Amino acid sequence: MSADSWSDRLLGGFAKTSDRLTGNIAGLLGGAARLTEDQLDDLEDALILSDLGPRAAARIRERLAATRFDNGVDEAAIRAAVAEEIAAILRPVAKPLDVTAFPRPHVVLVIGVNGSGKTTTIAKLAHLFQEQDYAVMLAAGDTFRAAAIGQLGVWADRLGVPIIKGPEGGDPASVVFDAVKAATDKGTDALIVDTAGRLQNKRELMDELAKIRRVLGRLNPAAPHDVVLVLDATNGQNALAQIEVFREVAGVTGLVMTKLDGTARGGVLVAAAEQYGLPIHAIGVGETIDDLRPFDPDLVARVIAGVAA
Ligand SMILES: Nc1nc2c(ncn2[C@@H]2O[C@H](COP(=O)(O)OP(=O)(O)OP(=O)(O)O)[C@@H](O)[C@H]2O)c(=O)[nH]1
Ligand SMILES: [Mg+2]
Repeated sequence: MSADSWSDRLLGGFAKTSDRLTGNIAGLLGGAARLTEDQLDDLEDALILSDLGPRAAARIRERLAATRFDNGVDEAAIRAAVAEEIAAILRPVAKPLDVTAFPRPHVVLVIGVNGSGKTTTIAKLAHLFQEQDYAVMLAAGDTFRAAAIGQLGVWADRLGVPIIKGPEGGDPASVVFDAVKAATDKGTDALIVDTAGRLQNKRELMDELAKIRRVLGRLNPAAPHDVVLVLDATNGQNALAQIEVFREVAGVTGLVMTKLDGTARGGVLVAAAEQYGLPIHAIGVGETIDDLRPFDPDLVARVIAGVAA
């Protein structure tokens, strides 16, 4: 797929964010060299309603308040200033996932709520690592449903990578134990661990993830090297609550946002970046193995602000 068509898809992923903003900016024209306080108030409200969050909105407002429009207030200049400020927030958190651990394996624990896209993201990540010539192994740590083990198994077959699994209803920590042992014995570069999605049952989640972490650390004190929280872009603001809970429970080290190819509220990534500063490793823009993309802060900022490419 060409770079153009996947970045076009991103327009949908940020549509609900940028539509609000675009409508508001379009009304802000005037002959003056500066935006008025009323205009700045309106714009700040629109930024907050666009899921960018109060801190990012205040920061963008400040920049616009300081901007002189020599030829009168014009839409393109506002958009450019908004895009630049959003990019400045996003750039520090754009960080691809790297396979760095020695001794091997580099262990990536993948967590998130039900249906956020964990298993699909694992397949995409495995593919990405394979393309970089890393040997990959998967661990079916979602023992909750037989279908979950099967789903990861299908991806493993398709990718031609080994998978370690246990019985349905079994202890995920014991699957993870077996997987780290197998990956260590084989010298596998990257071990990616699937987990069951559940947020509602917080106590159970906490106990289970704590146990998985403990078991990982017993075989390899540095593991897990990454704890990746998968967020569904269509959940909008709820993503922030998920970051809050999973950070506390599982020590999240980075984020992947999926489903940015649909009609989503991806602007929440800006709020997340401003509030938590967690690395954003990649974004999902579709259901196939090639649909994981590096997080490009400048492109995302332009899409949100409606700046023509
Ligand atoms: N459009 C789109 N769909 C996606 C994306 N990522 C995942 N999906 C779809 O979302 C659905 C759920 O994905 P899974 O990977 O099974 O999600 P999960 O988090 O493992 O789900 P549970 O194991 O049930 O918690 C599937 O139909 C995927 O194809 C994406 O980036 N874009
Ligand atoms: Mg799953």
